[in-house]
Amino acid sequence: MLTSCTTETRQATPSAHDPAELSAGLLAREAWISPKFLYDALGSRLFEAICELPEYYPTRTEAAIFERHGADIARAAGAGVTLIDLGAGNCAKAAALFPLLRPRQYVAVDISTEFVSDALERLRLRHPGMDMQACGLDFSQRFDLPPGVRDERRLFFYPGSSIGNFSPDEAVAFLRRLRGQCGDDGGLLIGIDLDKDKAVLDAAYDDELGVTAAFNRNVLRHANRLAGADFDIRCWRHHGFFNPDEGRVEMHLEAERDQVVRWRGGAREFVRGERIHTENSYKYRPADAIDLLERGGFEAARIWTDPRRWFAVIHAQA
Ligand code: AVI
Repeated sequence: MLTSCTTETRQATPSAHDPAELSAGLLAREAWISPKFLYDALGSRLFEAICELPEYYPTRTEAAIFERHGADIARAAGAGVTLIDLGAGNCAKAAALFPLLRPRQYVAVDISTEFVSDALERLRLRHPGMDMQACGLDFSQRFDLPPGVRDERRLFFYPGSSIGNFSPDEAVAFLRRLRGQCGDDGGLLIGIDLDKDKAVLDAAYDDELGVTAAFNRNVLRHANRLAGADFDIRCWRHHGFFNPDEGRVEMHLEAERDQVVRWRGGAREFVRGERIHTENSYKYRPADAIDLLERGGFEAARIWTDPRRWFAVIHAQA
């Protein structure tokens, strides 16, 4: 659902981070928290730090693909588009494409309203003439773009392999929603992480410095604030590892001792060793990535990868 848009409104509405959804996951037989709760203001900053880590290859691998093939990618996508940046964060990835894509309008969409609005304010200073909007909404659900968004030549930009945080079926449903909003002259420019050695993936999601651990454990801090929970964060341990049977990296938090956690609307006893599942990150083979886009109603026109074939940037047409 739409939360808040444009530069006037800055508050995230409760629908984006719904305490009832958090509560339902915590009460499930196998407890889970949706990965969207990882992104409060601190979580968004911790994710930025993850992107700087030597072990976390996706960001720099994708950036290298854009650097090497940017002109070709822009030719495929076409100049003068309405660039709709899904999960814009600090807006840096889209901004790097401005000189190539020369968008007629830039729309930065992110669940973290405050974070994206601040980033857009800074970007506005660097591109004073450009038509820009910030939009705080949970685009993982059914969503409507605000009326101010141009409906000509919409190019959805979904980098960083965030599609991997959906299950394949959820990803198809999400792509179909995008397809429904981009018109027949639109398209999608998407980054998808490819499958690779388990050791590389394990290190990327359980780094030496413990930044990913802090990012994961911060979800409990967010739950404490959002739902009045009383998680004692010090007794929860991070796990991040590739599960080859499922073709995905999984993140979990493991209770290091028996405990009862209470929040508004619920309570639960966790025994030592019990886990809360907080994120999946699916890794695709190139053919499966293309198949996913096609099932979502797009035609995958071009694919660019790095020399190790660790990551793919794909331009898909409506
Ligand atoms: C945002 N998303 C694509 C990241 C990923 O790699 O799945 C989130 C992340 N989780 C742990 N590290 C990074």
